[in-house]
Amino acid sequence: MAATAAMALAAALLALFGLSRGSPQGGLPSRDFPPGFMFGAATAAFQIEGAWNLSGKGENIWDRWTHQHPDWVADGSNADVACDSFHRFKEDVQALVDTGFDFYRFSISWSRILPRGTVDYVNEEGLWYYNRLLTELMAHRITPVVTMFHWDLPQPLQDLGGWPNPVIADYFEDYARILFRHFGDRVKYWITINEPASIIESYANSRLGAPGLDDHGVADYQASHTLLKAHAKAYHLYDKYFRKTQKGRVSITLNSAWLEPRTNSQEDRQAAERARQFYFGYWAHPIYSKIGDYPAVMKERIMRNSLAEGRFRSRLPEFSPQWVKFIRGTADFFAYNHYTTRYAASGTEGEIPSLQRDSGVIRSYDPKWPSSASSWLKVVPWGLRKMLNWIKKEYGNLPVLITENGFSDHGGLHDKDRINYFVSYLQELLKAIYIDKCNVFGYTAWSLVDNFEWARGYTEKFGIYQVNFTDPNLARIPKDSAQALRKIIKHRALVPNLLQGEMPEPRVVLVT
Ligand code: PNW
Repeated sequence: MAATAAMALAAALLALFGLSRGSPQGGLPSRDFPPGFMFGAATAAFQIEGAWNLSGKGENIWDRWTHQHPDWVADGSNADVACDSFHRFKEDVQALVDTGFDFYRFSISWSRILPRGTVDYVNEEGLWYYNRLLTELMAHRITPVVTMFHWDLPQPLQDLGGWPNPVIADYFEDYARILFRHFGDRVKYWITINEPASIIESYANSRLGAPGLDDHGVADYQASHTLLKAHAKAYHLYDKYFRKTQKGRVSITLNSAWLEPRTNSQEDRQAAERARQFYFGYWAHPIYSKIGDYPAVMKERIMRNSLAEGRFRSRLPEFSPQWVKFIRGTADFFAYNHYTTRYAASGTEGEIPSLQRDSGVIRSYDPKWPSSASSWLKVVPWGLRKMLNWIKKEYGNLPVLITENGFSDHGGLHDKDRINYFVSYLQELLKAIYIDKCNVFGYTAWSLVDNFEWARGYTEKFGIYQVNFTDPNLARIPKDSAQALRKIIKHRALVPNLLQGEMPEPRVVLVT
């Protein structure tokens, strides 16, 4: 009798947790990734390609910002050469092949395709470069996941004001049409825009990046408004002219730290929820919520602050009902970048005016959370699980692709801390999948190679392949973390002992 009950319980648990061949350990229902789960690695054009003024490429805002303000880059460097992927992309693909990745998330440089930003001049050599990259990927059966815009706006469009100018949404739609037309036969996963949250920070704080403005609480809000319109225009364009024949999927990559209440007080719990709306709902709510538009809490608070400043209208632009409808539902899956967690407490800080101040939240870190080489990146694996659950609760259980997750150090092939980061975050991901039933279908490691880390230059390394930037060959050399990921991908499971032993000697990947 007792034995039958125990067996019934075991069967129930098995059903509940979707247990498969992997044995449970450390609170994990299974070490196996679900069937069909995809693994990939990511890069971005500006961070790896180099060839900034070769083969017809035009100048973009990051070329301009790094050239004009080397003192704003941590090591005074730029991305004129970077990993030279424009010439060495076959070595990148070889690194993907050697690790066993299913897909490669890379971005296209707008000004390599359209040097003036506009479609009156299409650079054939730009098309040629991405065609060769796609051919190389297809030859190795690696699925391309392509980002159209990873921050590198053509300078001529910045000269028109950049993203705060609504006309940029039309130019983005034109650019998207060129990409669908030329690459859509082979690209089935499109990401329109990478991280609007990060893009607008560089309109609010010049030292963070291009275009380098300090127009906080105004230009950043206007930039977001156009970014959402641009995304929606590209999505509808695909629907109208390309989806039927090309049969791909389109989304936008949003990012946010998980925001955990600093204390259990009601004020802090409310502050954390408000922070989630200001730092994530800002873009997710217009696209994924049932009602669309900006979160109500943002509209209310920014209107109130704007009027108190003596303005006649809110600094947060308004969407007409037509635009609310046009933007809502414009994603075929949920693309999400996650790195870290922050505490949120009720209170005011930040410039007047600013998103930070409008939010009424003070963000901080727990000194106990392990650090990385990046001041903003603390290792808090459980935050990923909480965030995936919040996304599911808030926006429904759309399939989620994690489009970035990774860890920075100061370099070296024996990157134990990075392996620990990947394993601990993947454990939490498995809990979210099996215990919480979060619908996650893929995971992307940032980054395939050490690269130009924006304002941090080459001082913070995210690669699972090392690139020695003083070596003229810029060889891609696998770190221990590449070997660990190779094992995980090969077994489609978090196999034990990933941190120690069995690591073959690093092998230089050089394709001639
Ligand atoms: C991402 N945060 O940005 C970008 O997509 C990459 O280009 C970049 O190299 C990578 O992260 C590492 O920095 C982020 O504060 C910037 O949580 C900031 C945050 C997250 C992602």
